[in-house]
Formats: sequence, C-alpha cells, structure tokens
Amino acid sequence: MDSESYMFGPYKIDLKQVFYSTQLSYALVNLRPVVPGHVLICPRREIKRFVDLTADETSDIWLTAQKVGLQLESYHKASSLTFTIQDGPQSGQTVPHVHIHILPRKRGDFEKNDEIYDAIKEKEKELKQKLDLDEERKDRTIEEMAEEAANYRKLFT
Ligand code: AMW
Repeated sequence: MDSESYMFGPYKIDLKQVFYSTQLSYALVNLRPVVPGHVLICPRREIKRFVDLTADETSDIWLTAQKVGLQLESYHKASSLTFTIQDGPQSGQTVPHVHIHILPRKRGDFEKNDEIYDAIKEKEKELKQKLDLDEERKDRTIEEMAEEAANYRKLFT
C-alpha cells in the first residue's frame, strides 16, 4: 500500500485531512462534525466490519484512539470523551470502512446526554435538515478541514 494514500471506504481522503497516522491506522478530521473535535480513526486497510480487523489492527486503532482522545479533550477544553463505532448498516454505519468516532464532550453540550448518538446518525441528520430549514448543515470545505488538521498535527510532534 502507498504509505501516503488514505482511502475511507470509497472516498480518497485528502492528505490535508489526516493529522496523525501509524503503520496500521490513521486519524482524520470530519467532513460534518457534530461537535468541535469530532474526528475519526480508521484502519489503513479498507475493512468494512470490526470483526475483520487483525489483532494488530485492533490493538493499534484503539491505542491511536486513546492517544488522539487524550490530546483532543485537552485541546478543546472538554472534560469527557465519547468513543463510538457504528459497525454495520443497521447500527447506522454509512461509510463501509471501520471507523471510531471520537467526540470531545462538555457539560451541557447536549440537552440529553445520549442525543449525541442521534446526532451522529447521518440519516437522521439529513431528516433534521429537511425539517429544520433554518439550520443549514453542509459539508465543510477542504480549507476549513486542513486548518483544523494542521492545528492537531502540532499536538503529535
Ligand atoms: W458512520 O455513519 O459510517 O458511523 O460515520 C461516517 C462519518 O464519516 C460521519 O461522521 C461523516 O461526517 C464522516 N465522513 C463522510 N465522508 C467523509 C469524508 N470524505 N471525510 C471526512 N469525514 C467524512
């Protein structure tokens, strides 16, 4: 595999979105984050389901998530972290490539704590968008994502 090429399911990820990587995993900023610092950790190999990761990949993706979570909680002055995997379409997975969502959490960020799980459901978000015409949610630009990733990259040097 080309060491500088990152696929996320069918999407070729711009290098500018990637802020940390190991031989087996990489961390990227999100196209549509639901809270500041909502990032994704993926295996470098394009694997759809969690069960199909090797032991080394499983270990590496969680060690990467631990390291990234530590830095982003502090960077965003948060006080907790949500780590979540939607593993398979019926759990809400929309991109067929294993990814751990990391979401820095703050007191009062959601009225009801578990509403964060509704927020990360892409389909519900689309529905909310249709219902709430005032709230425009669209993909971020590569410039916005590149700037965020550049700031995070400094945390891992
Ligand atoms: W899943 O619903 O599969 O658990 O989560 C998919 C996640 O991937 C969402 O948070 C979505 O915003 C994000 N996403 C989709 N496409 C891209 C992309 N090209 N770059 C970064 N994040 C993406």
